[in-house]
Amino acid sequence: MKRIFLASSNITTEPYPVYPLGLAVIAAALTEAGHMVEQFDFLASGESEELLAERITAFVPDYVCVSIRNLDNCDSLTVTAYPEIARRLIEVIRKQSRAPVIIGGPAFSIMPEELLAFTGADYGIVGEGERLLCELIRDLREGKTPPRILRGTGVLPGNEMISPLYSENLIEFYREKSGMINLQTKRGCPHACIYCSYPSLEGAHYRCRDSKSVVDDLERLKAVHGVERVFFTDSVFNDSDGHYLEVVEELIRRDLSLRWCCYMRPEGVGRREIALMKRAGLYAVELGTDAASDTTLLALGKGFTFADALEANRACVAERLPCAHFVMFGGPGETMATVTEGLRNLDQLEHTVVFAFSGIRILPGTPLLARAVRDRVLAEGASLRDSVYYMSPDVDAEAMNDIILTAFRGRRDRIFPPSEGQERLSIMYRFGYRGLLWDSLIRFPKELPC
Ligand code: B12
Repeated sequence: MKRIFLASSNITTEPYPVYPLGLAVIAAALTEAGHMVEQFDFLASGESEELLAERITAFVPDYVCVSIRNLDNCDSLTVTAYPEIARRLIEVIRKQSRAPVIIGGPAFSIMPEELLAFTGADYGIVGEGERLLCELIRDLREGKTPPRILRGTGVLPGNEMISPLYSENLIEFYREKSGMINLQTKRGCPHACIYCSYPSLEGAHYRCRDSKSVVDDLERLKAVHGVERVFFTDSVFNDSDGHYLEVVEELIRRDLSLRWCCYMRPEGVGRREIALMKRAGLYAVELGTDAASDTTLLALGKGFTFADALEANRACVAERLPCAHFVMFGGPGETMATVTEGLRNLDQLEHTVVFAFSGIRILPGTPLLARAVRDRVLAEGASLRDSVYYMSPDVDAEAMNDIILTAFRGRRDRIFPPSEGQERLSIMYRFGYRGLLWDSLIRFPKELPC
């Protein structure tokens, strides 16, 4: 048995603070392997380096694990650089302990070599950590010399994905701060959107947890921790194989009266599915529409058209389910003409919220990176650590942003720039509202067309 200290370095509060689920999952795997774990969340500690130092000193760990969730906030109009925080935490840890430091998490997995060097950690695990972390600790204990970076993307079959070990204190913190806790029902993404890191983080095939185990977790969250609202963190909840419907049906069978929300692809989801999910507790849905015209949807490799997004929107409206579309302007193929066309298209999305972003974050290993180099948006070999965005050479970014601002002006259900939405959310939070909050911006008329 080893003593393992787990620290989450994520302090992002946009759109709201999210429970450190990755840490909870590796805490469960380590506990199952017979280790003693202590979970520490920098955000929940009030971002106190003193508290971190105290907890490390008191726990006397054999190993310290640090998770890095975000690189930045994906908003080209503000500046954030989160790996810096992980680096600082590791400095604090080093002052208190000689234990090897192991890092992981989505941000680390996106650029492992660079972040291992930048943070000064000893080892890093790319992708899912459950199995490889236990193996790494076993190898270190046996005096072996494992490679400094281990790769675990897509290694676990769905039936080996375990329940997270939630910490009561952290549940209390996140329930109070955001009003919701999270859970994953499957991993993987088979789509090939050119800018996206999901397939490289989770693998390109869906690996689904058994729907009964998922709902067991939800039942426990409700019974033991009093949780009433959950976000499913799947890359795409509505997989085309229909696994999500098994989870939905199990939820209906157990009648948990739990309210949940998720992220969906606006394709292949009709009124019947929405109605079923609503019966199971779905109260709002975030749609990865991603672009506003067929030209830019095609250039992003989305595999659906704007008509599909409209159709999904209609299904939500018909069932009076609040939905929000997330759309990025300025990607490959964007011109001033497609911006105008896109804004006209967005106008057709009724009774819904639209969040618009300017430019697309360029991540390593994605086709967007090659495209950015080809379009001379970025020099070959440039570091991608600190906020690097693709902006189509065929648009004038400032003019594009102005056009979006003008089109959205005076509408509470159209949000741009992203920081404006964040300010509005902060105000509502100060007034004590919790949850997604964008869902409260939608008013459905009394009568809706069938
Ligand atoms: C669901 C999701 C959301 C939901 C979260 C809802 C909720 N209540 O939890 C929403 C939509 C709100 C959201 C918001 C944001 N997100 Co998000 N999100 C995701 C997504 C799809 C899944 C994250 C998740 O929970 N996975 C499930 C857990 C179990 O997996 P995990 O954390 O990866 O942990 C595993 C491994 O990483 C590893 N691991 C984790 N920690 C550690 C530590 C150690 C030591 C080791 C060894 C291993 C290890 O083992 C774990 C188990 O296998 C990821 C993309 C993806 N597919 O991973 C993006 C992702 C994490 N998000 C991202 C970003 C940027 C954001 C936002 C900043 C965007 C914004 N401006 O709103 C915010 C930040 C939110 C916050 N407060 O932190 C980026 C982060 C990288 C980057 N580009 O900076 C990602 C990777 C997507 C992307 N664009 O590439 N997000």
